[in-house]
Amino acid sequence: MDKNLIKELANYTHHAEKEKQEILKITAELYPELTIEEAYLVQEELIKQKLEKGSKIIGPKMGITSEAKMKQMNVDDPIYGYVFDYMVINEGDSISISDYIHPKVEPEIGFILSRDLEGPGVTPLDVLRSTEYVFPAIEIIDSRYENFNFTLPDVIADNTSAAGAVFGTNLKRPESLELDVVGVTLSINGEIQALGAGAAVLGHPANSVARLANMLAKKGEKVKAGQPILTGGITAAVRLSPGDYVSAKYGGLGDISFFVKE
Ligand code: OOG
Ligand code: MG
Repeated sequence: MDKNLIKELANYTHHAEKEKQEILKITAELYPELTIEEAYLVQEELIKQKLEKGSKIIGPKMGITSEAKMKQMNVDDPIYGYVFDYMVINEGDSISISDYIHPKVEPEIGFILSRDLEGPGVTPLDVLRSTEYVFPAIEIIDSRYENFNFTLPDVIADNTSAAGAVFGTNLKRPESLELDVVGVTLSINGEIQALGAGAAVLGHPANSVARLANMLAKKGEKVKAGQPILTGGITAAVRLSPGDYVSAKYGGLGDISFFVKE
């Protein structure tokens, strides 16, 4: 793929994010033949541009790891992207809806590793043995594409819709919980909008981290110790509106919440 085209496509999604302006998906007109491999090259360029601007990577995120997400987004394979420092929201804080295009939230389970994991061949057991902590999280996704309408290559080239993350501070040792049966409810203004359990994420969230390690291995990269890793939305994502009080309640992992302002 031509270097200039990679740059052009990275500029396209990057600009939309910066200007909070929705765009037509890349595969609609700009470059219909975009493949998954090419999309990761575009994502790499996008990440490079963000790093050059002074933004810092906080950790990787997996996406499209549950049936609920596959159905909602009409795509069917796990993908990865990165959460940056400017996306992090503290528990109990407020976000401004005007900082986003059409934000949605989804409850996730996070991991922090005690040692790097390098694929290929990483198993969920390897992941659990290398996990220091697990924690509850809410991800804010904000596809830069009109109506969240995209194909897998499109969403990869858009850093998998990453826009915000609330990392819960209730860290637990992985052996203290059975993550597949950890339940979660996602509520807006006290009303449950979605619910699920850890098993929704590829059978067990540790599978998602293993998958990430094995995907990164194709680029000669690894999952690094100490970084928070998001394993993917357990439920379908829920649209936000000004005035919302968002809370996710997890069995054994506590609660996290934040507010949405104008
Ligand atoms: C893509 C991002 C998917 C997840 O957890 O499944 C994702 C999207 O749904 O816009 O973060
Ligand atoms: Mg997500």
